[in-house]
Amino acid sequence: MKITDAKVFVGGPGKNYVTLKIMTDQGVYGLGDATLNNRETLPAAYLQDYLIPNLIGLDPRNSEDIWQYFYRGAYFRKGPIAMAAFGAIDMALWDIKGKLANMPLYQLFGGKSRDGAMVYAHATGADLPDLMDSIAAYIDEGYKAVRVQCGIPGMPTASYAVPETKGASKDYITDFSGIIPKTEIWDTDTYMRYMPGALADIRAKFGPDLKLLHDVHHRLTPREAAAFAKAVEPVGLFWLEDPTPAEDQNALRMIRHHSTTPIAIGEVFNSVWDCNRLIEDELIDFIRLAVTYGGGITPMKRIIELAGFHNVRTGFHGAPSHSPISMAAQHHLNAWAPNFGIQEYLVLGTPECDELFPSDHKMENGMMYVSDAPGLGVDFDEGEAQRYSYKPGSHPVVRLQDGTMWNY
Ligand code: CS2
Ligand code: MG
Repeated sequence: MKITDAKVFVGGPGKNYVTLKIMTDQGVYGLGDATLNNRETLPAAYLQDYLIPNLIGLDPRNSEDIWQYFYRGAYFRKGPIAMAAFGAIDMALWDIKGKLANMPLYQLFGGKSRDGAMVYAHATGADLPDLMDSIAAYIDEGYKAVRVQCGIPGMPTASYAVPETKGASKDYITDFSGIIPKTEIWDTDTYMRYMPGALADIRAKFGPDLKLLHDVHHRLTPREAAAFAKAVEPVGLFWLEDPTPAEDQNALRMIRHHSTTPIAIGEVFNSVWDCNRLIEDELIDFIRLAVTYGGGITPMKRIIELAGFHNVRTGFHGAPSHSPISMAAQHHLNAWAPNFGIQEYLVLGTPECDELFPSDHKMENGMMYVSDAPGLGVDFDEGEAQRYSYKPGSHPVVRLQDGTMWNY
């Protein structure tokens, strides 16, 4: 069996999805996703200029060797651009494998460990009452878990993922007004003084059963993060996400030493070497790498299995920038993984998105039910794709009040 061709498509309804389609001499094709949020043209170029010419003629069933060929052959290791390009190829080859076996991918991983996989959405508000309304709306839709972010009184500008005014929305993932990012101003003391109390009010209002997640979005130092995690222990969060930048994996020891609040980290990572210490020393409770910029299903399965030896559960990234293709790959991993935790799910099916990516993965009452179609269980309408093209966009950057560059 041989790969005969491959095509890359950039674009989508309100998004710059990077979709790879690999064709074979047996007519079976595979789909992969290389969407790297706000840098989409880069993995697309890597695929078109370097990887696709090397794919032609290879046997698509040899997905492991092809992954090793590209990873080791690149010489320069890791990085989100390369791993997103490798990830798209890997997803497409697994899709082909599933279609050849006439099995949904979760069957090839080891079958189902659960029927439904719990998901969470993003509740947000310009102020706490606004956020409370947003949480109530998600509960009415049947969600068992919500991420909660709200405006902070006294903060110089709106905070991460929070609209400027009540009821407004915010393009915190990609603002298509241009490639030059807007600047937000952050003040840690204002946040530290307000947010623990706001989270306690949310818990008091909605009771003990609702799973509450909060994303600090890399904004605190390890010491501040330890103090914050300790202060919110009584809230009983499902997880506190990205409390501090984790390039320094050892910094997480400070948080672990001072608090039992569950910690989730990993969405900005792209390799097991970014998180092996966090997992092996059990410095986190959930690993968040995404299958796209984590290099695909092949490396992600290894990371899931490493995490399983160390009481670390999965909590894959699933922001609005994620393609239905990479989400489909994660739905199959979530159905199989014995150490599944939760799935972030914001690919809310707009009619245009469903037209472009037909699929029968189903989200109901806050639970995702994986497709039983062979392979990934998602398709791609090339005709529909002609309606879309790349649009430059960016998310904000963050500075402190004195102008110091900080973490978005
Ligand atoms: C966020 C992301 O979903 C999350 O947990 O951290 O949406 C993040 O803000 C975006 O991916 C940034 O591009
Ligand atoms: Mg996050």
